[in-house]
Amino acid sequence: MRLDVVSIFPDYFAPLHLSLVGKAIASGRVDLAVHDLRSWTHDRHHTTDDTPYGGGAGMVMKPEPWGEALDALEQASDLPMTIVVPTPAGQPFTQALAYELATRPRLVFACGRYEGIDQRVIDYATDTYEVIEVSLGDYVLNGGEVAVLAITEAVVRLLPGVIGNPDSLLEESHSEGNEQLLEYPNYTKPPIWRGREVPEVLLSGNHAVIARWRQEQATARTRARRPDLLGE
Ligand code: 6GU
Repeated sequence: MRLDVVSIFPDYFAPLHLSLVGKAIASGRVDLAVHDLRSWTHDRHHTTDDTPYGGGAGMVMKPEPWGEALDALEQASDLPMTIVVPTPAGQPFTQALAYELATRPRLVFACGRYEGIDQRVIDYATDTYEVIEVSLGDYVLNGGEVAVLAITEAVVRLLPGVIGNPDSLLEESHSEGNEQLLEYPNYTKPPIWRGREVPEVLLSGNHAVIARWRQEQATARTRARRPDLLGE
């Protein structure tokens, strides 16, 4: 999979070279290119934003550097581009969307800052490419960069061969689409820590009883924390 990220803060993406995503890049499973939007400006101050038409607070990202960025990225590869625009006004990012994005050959992340990108960039890109505006949740970040870190990790771990033990993905995909439950609590050694014991059932060796206990724990947690997932 090819990933392009366009941002005025390319340094945000250094952590993608760590851990599982870093290994996927090092092995060539993922081809990551981070681009500084300012490289597609032509004025002395590398201006990427301007005041909003109609007035109001904040600044809007100018369309011209974005247009040049999209043209340059299209030229750089024959793979069809899916453009992902992180914005609190986007569709909610879910595990289902992560699975969908993991099927695309090339994702281009367009990171807005300030009050966002001139709408004509989104409209132009929508006429030419697939564009998905995505939100991480109902809160406001200063820009799309942190969202791209989260989305990239969620997508790359789903690519074939990236996770060592794909059984961990299997358990998740059961909860995907089917009954959506939060995970049950997990324990490891020692059996007593600071006076707190591991639930006895987990030491029983009875896998059917353990499976039922975990299911009950997951259901109770989901009812307490995310009743919406149970339709309650
Ligand atoms: Cl994807 N971007 C920004 N800027 N803020 C957000 C977000 C995304 N998701 C939640 N808040």
